[in-house]
Amino acid sequence: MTASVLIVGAGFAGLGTAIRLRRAGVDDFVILERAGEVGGTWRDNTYPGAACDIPSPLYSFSFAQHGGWTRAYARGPEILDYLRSLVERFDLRRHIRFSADVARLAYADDAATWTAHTTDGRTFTARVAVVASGPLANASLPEIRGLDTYRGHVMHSARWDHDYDLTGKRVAVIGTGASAVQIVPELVRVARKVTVFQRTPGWVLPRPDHAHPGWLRARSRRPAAWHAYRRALFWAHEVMALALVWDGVFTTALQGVARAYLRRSVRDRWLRRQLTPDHRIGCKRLLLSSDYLPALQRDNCTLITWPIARLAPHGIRTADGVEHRVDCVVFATGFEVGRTGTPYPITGRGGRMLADEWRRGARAYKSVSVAGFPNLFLTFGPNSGPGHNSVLVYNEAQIDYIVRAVTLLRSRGLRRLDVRADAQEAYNADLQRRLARTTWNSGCRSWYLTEDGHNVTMYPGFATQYVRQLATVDLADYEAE
Ligand code: N01
Repeated sequence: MTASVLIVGAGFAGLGTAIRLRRAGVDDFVILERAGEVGGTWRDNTYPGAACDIPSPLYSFSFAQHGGWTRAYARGPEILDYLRSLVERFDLRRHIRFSADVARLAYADDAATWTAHTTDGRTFTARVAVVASGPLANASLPEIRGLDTYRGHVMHSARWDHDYDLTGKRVAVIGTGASAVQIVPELVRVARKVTVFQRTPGWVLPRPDHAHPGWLRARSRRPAAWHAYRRALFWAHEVMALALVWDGVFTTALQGVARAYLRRSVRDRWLRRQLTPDHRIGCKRLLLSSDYLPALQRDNCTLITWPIARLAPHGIRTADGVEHRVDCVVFATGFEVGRTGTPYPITGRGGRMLADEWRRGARAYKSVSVAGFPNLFLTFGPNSGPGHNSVLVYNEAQIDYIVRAVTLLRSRGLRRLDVRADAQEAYNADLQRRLARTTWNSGCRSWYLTEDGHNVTMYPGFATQYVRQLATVDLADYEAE
């Protein structure tokens, strides 16, 4: 099948790209979705308590706004409903091929086209390919000894087994990141006992969630007020970037606030010591939860900080020799981060592989283009992670950049746009210089960094800077033919 644009993934990025392409008059695009439903991360992450930790007014596209969120921080099902609604609202269903799991994406030099090969043998060819398959699409199960010997139930936060009834069970949660702090408060309500295995504590700040008042639930009633509220939230997050992105006086102040919150929330000194991070706030992702610290102090919850030695047939054995018997192990251990490529191989000009190009860390130009991979555009590409603003602000900038590039190709009758290697090099040299001063590079271990400490994930600046830098497609930085 031949189209003009191939989009891989029908989550936020894929659907957003589709909406903007149609708006620009490009209608012959195809969206390849490996699952049977749209929604990406919000379709996959259905664990109890799944919610967004960015205020809901910032969590819909500015060009396709939600009619009015019910809560200050939207819960997973409401976000998934929003994404589903986009399909009908913008008539996207006819463009989507479900159960089209991309096995590889390959560029043909002579034809100047991209072909996606799916696992069931189908092929889709187009002038332009958009990678919208998400940076956190594949769950990561750590290599813990004895995993195959464990006889109880196992699940990952991103693959929740809703058929398994946790009521009255002894449950272990491995990991204490953004997913775990949402899961644990829900589990302590139903499980007999919850044992949380923490490797590294994270800084926690309260999340002021509440039901939205009527005018916010039906934003069309007072559009000006709604817009002003949304702008205020956006700028509040830009200010927060001062503390979370650049290590300095604001970071110290925010860390003081988190330390005071911990002191106020946890009376027990031993537990407080276990929960006090030794890294700078912002180095790892900030945890926002008002019920995680209280949940840990429930009678039926225990925090274990001994390293896990192995899984045994009936539980988890820690390095102190104790076996913690559990009926179910929940891995809240994060995702396989595509630092050295995407979940499927991508072959560019002259047969070069993206995974080889990125062996020493992912690099792109403005996070969207990669030299040697003409007409391939990335969403959530290298160094596009937000400091602590809505990821959709960044995603919209990427989408609009891609749509501009597609319309440029058409209007100028071009066959390919291939970013120049020197432009990519210069962009990355500047990025790494700026990243060296950020909290993410201040000495902790996180999924933002490669094994050798290279930050290929985050953008070292304000959301407004990122948006500005993607506002134009500078043809001088591309080989266009
Ligand atoms: O995963 P994580 P996550 N033994 O990688 C621990 C987004 N998100 O799913 O810190 C023991 O952050 C690991 O320990 P350590 C968001 O971007 C967004 O929670 O490496 N423990 C850590 O505690 C987020 O950043 C929302 O020492 C092991 C945990 O597992 C991203 O998803 C909500 C281990 C993994 O934490 C990932 O978050 C949820 C091992 N072998 C998630 N291996 C929103 O609200 C790992 N760990 C928008």
